[in-house]
Amino acid sequence: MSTQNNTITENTSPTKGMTRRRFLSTLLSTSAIAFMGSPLLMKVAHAAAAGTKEVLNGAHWGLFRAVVKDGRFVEAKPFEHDIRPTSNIANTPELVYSQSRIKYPMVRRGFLENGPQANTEERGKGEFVRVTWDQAFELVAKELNRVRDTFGPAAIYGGSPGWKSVGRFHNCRAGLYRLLNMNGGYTKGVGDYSTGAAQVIMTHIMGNPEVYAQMSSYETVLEHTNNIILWGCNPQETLNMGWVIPDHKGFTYLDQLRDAGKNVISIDPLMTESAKHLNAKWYAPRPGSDTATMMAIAHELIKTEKVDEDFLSEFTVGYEELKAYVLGETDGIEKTPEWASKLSELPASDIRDIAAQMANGTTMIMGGWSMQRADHGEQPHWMMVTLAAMLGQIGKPGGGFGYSWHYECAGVPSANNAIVPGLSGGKAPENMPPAMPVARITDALLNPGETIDHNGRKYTYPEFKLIYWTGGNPLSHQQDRNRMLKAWQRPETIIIQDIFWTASAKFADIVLPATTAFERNDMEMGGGASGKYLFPMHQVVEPQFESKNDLDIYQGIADKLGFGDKYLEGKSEEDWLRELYSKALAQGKAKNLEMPDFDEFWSNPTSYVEFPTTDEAIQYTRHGEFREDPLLEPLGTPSGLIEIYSKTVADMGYDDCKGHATWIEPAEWLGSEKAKQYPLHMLSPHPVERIHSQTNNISTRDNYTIAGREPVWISEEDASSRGIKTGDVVRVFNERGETLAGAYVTGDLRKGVIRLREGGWYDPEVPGKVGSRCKYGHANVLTIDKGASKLSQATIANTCLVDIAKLEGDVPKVTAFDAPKGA
Ligand SMILES: Nc1nc2c(c(=O)[nH]1)N[C@H]1C(S)=C(S)[C@@H](COP(=O)(O)OP(=O)(O)OC[C@H]3O[C@@H](n4cnc5c(=O)[nH]c(N)nc54)[C@H](O)[C@@H]3O)O[C@H]1N2
Ligand SMILES: Nc1nc2c(c(=O)[nH]1)N[C@H]1C(S)=C(S)[C@@H](COP(=O)(O)OP(=O)(O)OC[C@H]3O[C@@H](n4cnc5c(=O)[nH]c(N)nc54)[C@H](O)[C@@H]3O)O[C@H]1N2
Ligand SMILES: [Mo]
Repeated sequence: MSTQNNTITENTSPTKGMTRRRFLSTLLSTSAIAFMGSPLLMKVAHAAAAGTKEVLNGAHWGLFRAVVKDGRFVEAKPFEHDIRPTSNIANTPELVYSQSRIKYPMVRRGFLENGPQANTEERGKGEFVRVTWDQAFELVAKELNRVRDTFGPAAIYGGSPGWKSVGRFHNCRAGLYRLLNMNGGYTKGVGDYSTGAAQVIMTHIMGNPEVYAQMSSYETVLEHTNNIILWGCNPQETLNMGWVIPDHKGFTYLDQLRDAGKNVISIDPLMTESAKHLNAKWYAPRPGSDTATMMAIAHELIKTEKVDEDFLSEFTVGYEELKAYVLGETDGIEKTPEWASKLSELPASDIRDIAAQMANGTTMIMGGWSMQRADHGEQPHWMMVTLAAMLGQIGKPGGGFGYSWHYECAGVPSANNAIVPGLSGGKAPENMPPAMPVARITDALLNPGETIDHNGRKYTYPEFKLIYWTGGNPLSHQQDRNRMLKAWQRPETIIIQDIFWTASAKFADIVLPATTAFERNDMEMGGGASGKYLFPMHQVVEPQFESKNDLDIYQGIADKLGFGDKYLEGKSEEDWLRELYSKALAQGKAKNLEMPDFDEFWSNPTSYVEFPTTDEAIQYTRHGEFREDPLLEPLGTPSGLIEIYSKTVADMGYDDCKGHATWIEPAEWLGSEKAKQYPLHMLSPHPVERIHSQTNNISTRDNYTIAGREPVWISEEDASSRGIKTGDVVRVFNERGETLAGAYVTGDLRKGVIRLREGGWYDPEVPGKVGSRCKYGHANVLTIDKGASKLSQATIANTCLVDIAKLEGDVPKVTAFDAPKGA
């Protein structure tokens, strides 16, 4: 092992704490001089009690001041400028000491004793053997080389999508890419679970993915918008969590929209918190029927002559094709409100009413993402853009559409900032295998060699022999758990690097314990889309048990692989933070931002950088430049215009995604034959008090569980016909699987729909047995694993029929959050 590449390990290793302390004290001694003051450096006053220290750190659920007493993380206090701190903040210290933490590197007994591929059906049964880090590094390095040399780099899946912790440097995914790139390549994933269908179709019709864009400034919405259409959009809940550290400023604007008394419509099978907050009129369609409703709104706009023909001719192509379809000229079916009403079960008069409201004044359509996480998920978003184009308000202050109002507090005006770059995933080798659409992982494992369509190309599944997953929880996020568990027996080696004994870790061969973000030093941007802050993330406590920082783990493996000196370039954690920060500083300088230098930024553990918001950002209207001058500011589409009809998509010749938005029946829904057998549509929206599966293992869980399980919402009608009351333990089931859950009977959702939020931990009654019932309430034992279309191959988690019954007999104990025996 070379000496230089150990530096980062030394900084944070529990046995070598001296190095880290030296790092901090050096900084503290320089701070007095540096503290002359940069106008952007904010110093939070803090008076830590004697014997305690307070430092800033953060998570997807917010920034906090961590209080440390006698080396223990005892309290997390929310950031003063967090508009609405989340319930998880107070419980954050529990994560560090959780009973579900992986304490040591562990290897499945069968794998350790009999080698890769041995008894893969034993995965998940829970027999693990503790090994040393050196053994673990050796084992992983040997496997990476063996699989690469025997089967080629494509046989290694390192795509590893997931909501790793915040932090620009300690990025476990980038770190993995870096390792696998240096070792000769791997199969990466393309797309994501969040917006898999929308990002692909939007790129064709708007020339960019739209979904992660900054929205028009809320200030313009407050000033100009008359009607807000929340279409499957629930910002009051989904703004709780952010990809970078949130400040929840979007909530301030939601309050202002409510106070301004805007006309708000919510089209959602659920009465959402957002609809309640904004006093919205609630329209509750059948899930999966939105495209039909939108077609009927288009029909109504045509019939009532509310279509902005000038806008369509100047800024779009292909309206005539869509119009012919809406009027039934191409398929003989006129898309009238009566026609749509049979599909959506919204009264035709309501559909007409929605159309009239949308055409009356300035209308902002706020589209959520859940309905594109469904079969043919491209269609509703394509049709929403089409409707907005017909109304002629795209690029006009307060009008148009936006697909990110519920995410990252987009719409809060952008700050003039400098961004700390992240750790780079490194350069891909020349023979890098093509990437796989992420949600097709199970399919690929089951059908190696099979060729599928994907966005105009063909993709052939490699035969995955080794999976290395980090910073994501595949046995939480992937649909159809039982199908996946069969597939999960196929690879020879599965490596999971995580903080906790998630189901993914329990079903792995090699389990590597990572630190939480609170056990290392890092930095992260804050405020979401606004980019308002640059926060330091100061190490709160030493790494617990034998956990290591992700990057130290890869460094250990890289050492064994012989490129240790290249991996972290011999630089320490401090070196890296300084270097990344210096890039932001250079950016800031170019923009005339007076930022503190690194020592000043870092020396006070509760200071952070706050960037100024510009007047220009306050006035920002998305697509405003395009509207002003479509020739000078064309969209990135082939025509430079909005493609209501896309020749590119039409030429792909797909039956499940045609040249313009089309109503296509989903694989299963309340309108299908199958609803006779499974009469309830299960939606699995995002959990308000978690980020997916994260924090399910701490006591915040007590706030939302029912009978110790994930709550399942059911309408009064559906509950009473089944003899179910709030508090009952119920079985939720279909032909794909079954889970227990705690019933919550409510008037806040339409008949025929249930809500079981995603991310509840998979908790099989018989560990390791495919088809075993889940005891806790994991939605993905029930969902379908199918691509949304040949175009996107995205997940269709929200296309799912089930039934519910009261559990008779014994109620099994939840064990999802326990570590395997002896671990
Ligand atoms: N039914 C249904 N399924 C869904 C969805 C749905 O709506 N319905 N939504 C989908 C969507 S949009 C998404 S984005 C996915 C989310 O799926 P994931 O992103 O996979 O879900 P998380 O639970 O956030 O998993 C993150 C994992 O990373 C681990 N982790 C956190 N920080 C670190 C770190 O620093 N190092 C390491 N090594 N590990 C770390 C956590 O412990 C956790 O196990 O789920 C998808 N699945
Ligand atoms: N608190 C919290 N916030 C989060 C996350 C989290 O896990 N927790 N995850 C983040 C991530 S990764 C993502 S991708 C986003 C997800 O953002 P979204 O996908 O927009 O969020 P969801 O909660 O899945 O769904 C939003 C709404 O869509 C409705 N809906 C579902 N199906 C249909 C339908 O067929 N028609 C109509 N009209 N409405 C429908 C649901 O009832 C729900 O109210 O949220 C982000 N924010
Ligand atoms: Mo997501």
